[in-house]
Amino acid sequence: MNESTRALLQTWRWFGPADPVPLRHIRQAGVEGIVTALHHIPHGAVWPIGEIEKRQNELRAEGFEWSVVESLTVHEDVKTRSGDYRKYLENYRQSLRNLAACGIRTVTYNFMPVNDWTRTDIDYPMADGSRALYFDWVDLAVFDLHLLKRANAEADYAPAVVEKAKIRHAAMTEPEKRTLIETVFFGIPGEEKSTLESMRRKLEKYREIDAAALKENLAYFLREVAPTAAECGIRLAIHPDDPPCDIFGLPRIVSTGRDLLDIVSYAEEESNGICFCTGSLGANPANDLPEMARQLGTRVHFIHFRNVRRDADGNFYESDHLDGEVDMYRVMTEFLKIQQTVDAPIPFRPDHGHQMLDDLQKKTNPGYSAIGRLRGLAELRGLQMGILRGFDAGTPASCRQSV
Ligand code: DNO
Repeated sequence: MNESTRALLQTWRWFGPADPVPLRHIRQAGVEGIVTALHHIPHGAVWPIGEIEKRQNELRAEGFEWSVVESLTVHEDVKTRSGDYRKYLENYRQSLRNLAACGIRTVTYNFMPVNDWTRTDIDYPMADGSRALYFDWVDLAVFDLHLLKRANAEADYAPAVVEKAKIRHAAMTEPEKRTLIETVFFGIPGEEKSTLESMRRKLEKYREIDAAALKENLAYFLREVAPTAAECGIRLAIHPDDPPCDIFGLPRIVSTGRDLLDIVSYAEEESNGICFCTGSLGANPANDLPEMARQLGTRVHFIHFRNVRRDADGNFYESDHLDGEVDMYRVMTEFLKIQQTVDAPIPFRPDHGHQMLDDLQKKTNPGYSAIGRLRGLAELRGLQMGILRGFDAGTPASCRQSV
């Protein structure tokens, strides 16, 4: 590649010392940086400098830098702007200062109410024998109507889904029901799991919060923290809702191109940016990802490359990285155009991967087994090189000027 053609920064998510994929194996993936978090610190508490440095030392011992925090989680009190939200905002600012003092510059978070990413099957069989993550509306309705037993939940589903959920639930064994609950609550490895009881309590807090109110709470959060991030040189990156639509009767406000443009307008600092997750956003057929990337431009601070296959009912599974609804060539081209306009490499990671080959026999974190991600990374890396070579050769002609 031409000296002046800039590539994205290749990173890999690691869940810390308990991750079944050790750092010495990640070295063989050929990535340049690590994405991780202090998962053992409860949501809302300050991340002390000592703990951040300890993690950095673990990474450095294997030759890595901590490139991106994923995630510095926003406490539910801040999302609902209730309870101790002022204290949690101050804690958040302090954690940002501490991270900056340690030289960490990119921080991911999300504003999904109650549950982070949600799937209904983490073992969905692919035709080639590998396993994928899957989201199915009927299974979600089984969980919501019959296991969580949320009041008035029926109103949030199409009558045909309610009917199918009733039949499916009646045929389920107790272990199957337990598996569905565990799957919905899988969350983030190493962090506290929800229970049906705790979820009911959390849902209660959103009774008065509609999409407009939640957007206002997000805008308030950004007005409170973006100036601190800007002062200390941190780039915030909000992760989209996964799936990108309302679930459990909760508003989801980080799902569409409009949402993302609104969010960058809530605080004008460049530090207020986006984690562009192609898999999350790609599950919504209305999202035109290359166009969204183009519009967001340099406000994209971090990229997750992942793909999905949807069916007519809106169910989807996670497909191979280059083979799904998302046109990865076009999306990657947009990001590489953006990259040519800025000096610092924009970090990306291969998001999720199929459980495949030897990993089928191993205990892995859903979506985060090594080999499937390695396959995704290899494909993405090749795609990137091909596109950059095209840039060098002058095709597409407008690649450097059009952003
Ligand atoms: C799932 C992840 C998300 C993401 C958070 C970011 O695999 O992409 O859980 O880390 O939502 O805050």
